[in-house]
Amino acid sequence: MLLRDTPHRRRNALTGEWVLVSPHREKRPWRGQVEATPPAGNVRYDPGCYLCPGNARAAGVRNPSYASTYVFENDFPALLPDAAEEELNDDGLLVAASERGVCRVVCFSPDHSLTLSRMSESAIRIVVDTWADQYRELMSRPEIRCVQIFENRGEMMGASNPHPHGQIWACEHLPDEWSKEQAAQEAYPRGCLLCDYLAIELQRGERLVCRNADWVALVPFWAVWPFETLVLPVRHTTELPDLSPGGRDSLASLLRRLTAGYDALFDAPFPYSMGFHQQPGERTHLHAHFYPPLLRSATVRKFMVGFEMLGGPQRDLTPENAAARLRAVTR
Ligand code: H2U
Ligand code: ZN
Repeated sequence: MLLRDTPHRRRNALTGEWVLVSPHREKRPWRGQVEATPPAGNVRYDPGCYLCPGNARAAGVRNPSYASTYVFENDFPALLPDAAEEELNDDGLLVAASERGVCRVVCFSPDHSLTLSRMSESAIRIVVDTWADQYRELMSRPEIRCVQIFENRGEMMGASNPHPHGQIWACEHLPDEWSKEQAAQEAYPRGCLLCDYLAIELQRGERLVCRNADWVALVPFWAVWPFETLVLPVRHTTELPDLSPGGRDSLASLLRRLTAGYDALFDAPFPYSMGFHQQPGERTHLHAHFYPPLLRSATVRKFMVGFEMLGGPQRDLTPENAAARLRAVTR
């Protein structure tokens, strides 16, 4: 590949942003550091956990004795459905507007000890169905334009509790990451940007991590985080509810394989933030991003500091090498 050993910039076709890649710094041999790793949990019910079935949550409401995936309204929501409509604009410099929305928590499983990587594919399929149903229901509300489904996994990513869970924030305006990606996909001159991008990746193969008949996980050409991945359906699909039963099974299977591969990489539960991007309309292609912070071991993370805070993101490990390492541990 061109630029294999040369410092270079890569453009993110989905956002228009650039990442600096410094492969020459990666030439030193990889020294897989051995460090203390957080153990995987084995407590299936924790009486002190506010997400376990039957327990009282922080604000006092008690969870039912749920037996599979369970959704509740966030007790400390960042957005409120009935926020008063207010606007501020002082000379175009102090600009603000009220934002309405809904925040929910999705307990993936009643079993406190599990993670997506250790759940069965049939149990993950129920999570996929729940995400699709929640998306459809929230998008049907007139004030909602965007439904962000996401998971923060691991203390390093700020997850407040090891119980397997994710969140859903539905809001009135498109957040910046959504606007950038939507603008790029709508400005793309030939059909679907991600369909064309995926065709190139399937042909080159060097950034693929795993795939099945319906879904692919790859390290994007423009990845910023060391082991960042993009998960997307092979056939053009715009929203989760549009997936066929088989497409949902395939997504559940791919998510299990990918997250188990992540755990295998450093032989420890792998932290990440992941979430879906989807919009009604023909031009945008459903996908999920996984942003894991780890760099060299279960305890050495990448810091986005210095040049990255003030200039832009930079990486040493090339996306091609990251994909090869993930491929080697993903079954
Ligand atoms: P995170 O682990 O990703 O922070 O998600 C946990 C969410 O659960 C968080 O948004 C909510 C927090 O507000 N929560 C409740 O709604 N009820 C509780 O009893 C504790 C936490
Ligand atoms: Zn629990």
